[in-house]
Amino acid sequence: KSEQFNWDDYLKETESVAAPLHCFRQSRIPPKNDFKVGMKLEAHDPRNVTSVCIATIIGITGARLRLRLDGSDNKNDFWRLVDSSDIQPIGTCEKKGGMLQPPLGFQMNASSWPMFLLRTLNGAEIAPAAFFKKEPPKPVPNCFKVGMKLEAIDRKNPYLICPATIGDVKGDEVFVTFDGWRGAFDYWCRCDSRDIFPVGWCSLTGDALQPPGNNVSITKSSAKIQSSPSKVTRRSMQSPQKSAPVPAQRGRKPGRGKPPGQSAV
Ligand code: MLY
Repeated sequence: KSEQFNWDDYLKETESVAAPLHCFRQSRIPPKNDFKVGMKLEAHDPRNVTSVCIATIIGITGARLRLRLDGSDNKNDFWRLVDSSDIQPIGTCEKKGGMLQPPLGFQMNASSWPMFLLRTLNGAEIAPAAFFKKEPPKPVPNCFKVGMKLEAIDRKNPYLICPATIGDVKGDEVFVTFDGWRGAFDYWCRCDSRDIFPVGWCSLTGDALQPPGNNVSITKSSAKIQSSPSKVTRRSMQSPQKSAPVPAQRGRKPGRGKPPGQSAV
C-alpha cells in the first residue's frame, strides 16, 4: 500500500507555499456537478474552436465532464469544467443565430450532417440549463510567483490532475512544471487558464490527485550510495530539472536555475 499524498506534509517537506486562491480563474468552492452520463449539450470543438457542436457526456469526474462530439470517434474525448464557457445548453447556438457544425473529423459524408443532427438530437437526454455554471471572472494581474505549488491538468493525459510548481512567469503566462517528472509534461499557459487549480482542489471535488512522479528518487538512492553525510538529499520531489539528475544536483550553485523554497537540502 502506498502512502497517501498529503499537501500539508509535502509543502513542509519541499519548503514551499501554495499559490493563493485569488491567482486562479477558479471558483473558491468548486461548482456542483449535476450532470449525468449520456446527457447532451453544445460544446466548442477543441480542434476547431469556432465550431459549436453537439457533445455527449461520456464520464463525470469531479467538477469536470468527459465529452465526446457526436459524429466524432472515441479518440478525441476532452474534459471541461461545468463552469467552462466552452459548453452551453442545447439551443444556445441557434438562439444566437449560429449553426451547429459537424465536428472536425466527422465520420460520415458532410452531406449527411443535417440528417445526422436531427437523428442525434431526436429523443436525446438534454442537459438542463441550470446545470451550467457561470465561468469565474479573470484574475486581473498575474500574481503567480516562481516556486508556488498548484494542481494542474496533465495536458498529455488530460484526465489527470497532478501536483505542480510554477517554474517561470512571463507577462500573463506561467510555466507549469510537474513535480517528479523530467519536464516532458511541462507547459506554458495563461495565468487565467482553466487547467490549473489551487492546492486542495481535488480533495474538494473528489478527483483523485496524482502523486508526484518519482524522478528524484534516483537522486536519493545515488546520494545514499555516495554516503555523503553532509549532503543528505531530502525526498523533495521538486519539479524536474532537464539536466542529468545526480551530478547536476551536486554541482549546482545555490540560487540559480531552481525556484526558491525547493532546495533539496
Ligand atoms: N503513461 C504515462 C503517464 C504519465 C503521466 C505524467 N503526468 C502525471 C505528469 C507515462 O507513464 O509516461
